[in-house]
This record gives sequence, structure tokens and C-alpha cells, in this order.
Amino acid sequence: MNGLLALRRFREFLLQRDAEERARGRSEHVLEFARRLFAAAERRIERVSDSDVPGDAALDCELYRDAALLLALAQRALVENAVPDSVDPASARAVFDVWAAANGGSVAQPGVWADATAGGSYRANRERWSQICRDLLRSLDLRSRFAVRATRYGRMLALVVVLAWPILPLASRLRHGPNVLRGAAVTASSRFPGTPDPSGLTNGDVESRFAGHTTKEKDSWFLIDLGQARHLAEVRVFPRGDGYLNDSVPVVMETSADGVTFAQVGSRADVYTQAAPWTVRSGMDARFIRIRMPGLGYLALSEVEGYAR
Ligand SMILES: [Ca+2]
Repeated sequence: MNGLLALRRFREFLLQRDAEERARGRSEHVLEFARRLFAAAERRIERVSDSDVPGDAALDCELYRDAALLLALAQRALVENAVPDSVDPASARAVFDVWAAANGGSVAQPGVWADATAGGSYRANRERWSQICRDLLRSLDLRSRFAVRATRYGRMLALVVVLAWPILPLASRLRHGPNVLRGAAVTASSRFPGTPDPSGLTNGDVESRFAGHTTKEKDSWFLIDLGQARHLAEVRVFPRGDGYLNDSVPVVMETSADGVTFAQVGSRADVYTQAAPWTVRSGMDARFIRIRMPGLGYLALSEVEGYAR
């Protein structure tokens, strides 16, 4: 939904700009190019497993490395306000090397580029590549060219939204690691007729209506089963996106090791939204997470995310 909103603002931004801007700048072309590279980098980082298995960790290094190349190309295009003629691996590597030479830091550590599995230290190299991606995001000079120009046209906010849209999820992903609830099994106390299967609560998408909807009953709940106990530093709950938010509170979050005995780790009495989800940071080790509405009512949610750090 946030993506759609950003796209709409992007379109408005393009439509409203005056003829002079259209004639003299290639920035819309560059923005689109950078946006596609961000999306491609995000797809790779989404696949990072954070697994301790050496083979998985080595693959993670390669995913981060590919993402870093894409981010370096995006960074260069935004700074230079130009789309490169070629985006083959060799030219991407050359662009990355220029960035690395100027930024040093984590890139300069031995073995990082030459061999993702150098010295058998898969996890250390994965951490370095993750840091390189974070450094690349930080090095994007969003204010220099685009924000200044946008300010002149009084539309900085719209442009910042457009640029932040691909960057923020990526930065969050790099900071918090993967969404460990994604794909976890979901059951519900009941299912309102005609509503989707509640498995959509962990499909990685924040639906604009809802992914799961119980009937009105006493103690309605959704139960997420991770399959094994995991550490969760943060859990985010996204409500339905089509209104009726007052109906979705009060609500409690409970965790369990066995699916039988539950302990409450959070509660929410105030309305929350998809833009500002209900976030519980109590640091929990659990296999089961239950979102429950005490008393008479129903639950309608779009997504539940969980992060290990
Ligand atoms: Ca969902």
C-alpha cells in the first residue's frame, strides 16, 4: 500500500513538474532506473537466510555482493543524474570499485571481494557484505541534487517519499535481518465467511484490505507457528487497511513454547495503523505467537512480521 501511495505521488510529481524541468533534466529516467536497481537489490537481500549453515552463509555473501553492485550503480546514477550505457557485471564492478576506493572501510578488509568464503569465515564475510550494503545506502547523497531541485519546485516531500520508498525497507532489512515470521503457519479461532485463508498474515505483503478476518466471538485469535523456538527482538502487527480500526483493539500478544501455555508479551488499547503498526519489542524466545482480542469482538489483520535483531 505504501508502495502504491509512493507511486501515485511519483506520478503526481512527474505530471506537475513544469516544461522547463522536463526539457532540461533526465531525472525521471534516472529515478526509474535507480528504483529498479533498488528493487532488484531488495529481492536479493530478501533471500538472505542468516542461517548458520556454511553453504547458506556463503550464498548469503553472494546475494549481498550482488545487491552491493546494484546499489553502487544506483548510487552513481543518482549522483551523476545519468543512466549508464551499460549495466553488465564488469561495468557494475568498476562502478563499485570507484565507490569502494572513495569509501574504504569495510570494503578494504582482505578477502571480502575476492572470495566470499575466504578463510572459511562465512559469517564474518556475510556481516562485512551486509555492512557494505548499509554503507552504500548511507552514501546516497539524496539532498545534493534531487532534494535541492525539488525544494525549488516546492515538492521536496513528494520526492523524498519517492526516494525513501525503495530505500527504507532495504535499510530496515539490513538493520533487522530477515522477517523470520514470513511463511510461518497461521491458524485462526474462526474465519468470517468469504474472507481469505489466514496464511496471508505471514505472506510478506501488507494487504490493502486484510489477510485474515475472524468472526465476531469471544476471545478471537490468530496463532502463528514458527515450527521451532526462535528469538524475536521485535514483532510488528499490521491491521486491516480498509478502515474499522476501532474494532481491532484492545488486543494482546502472547507467546508460547508448546502452543498450550501462553504468556502475554504486549498489549494495545490505542488504534494502530498500517503506516504505524503495533510494534512489540520485548525480546522473546518462542515458537508460537498469538494475537488475541480479549472479550467479544473480531480480528482483521494484514500482516505480522518478526525480527531477530
Ligand atoms: Ca499479508
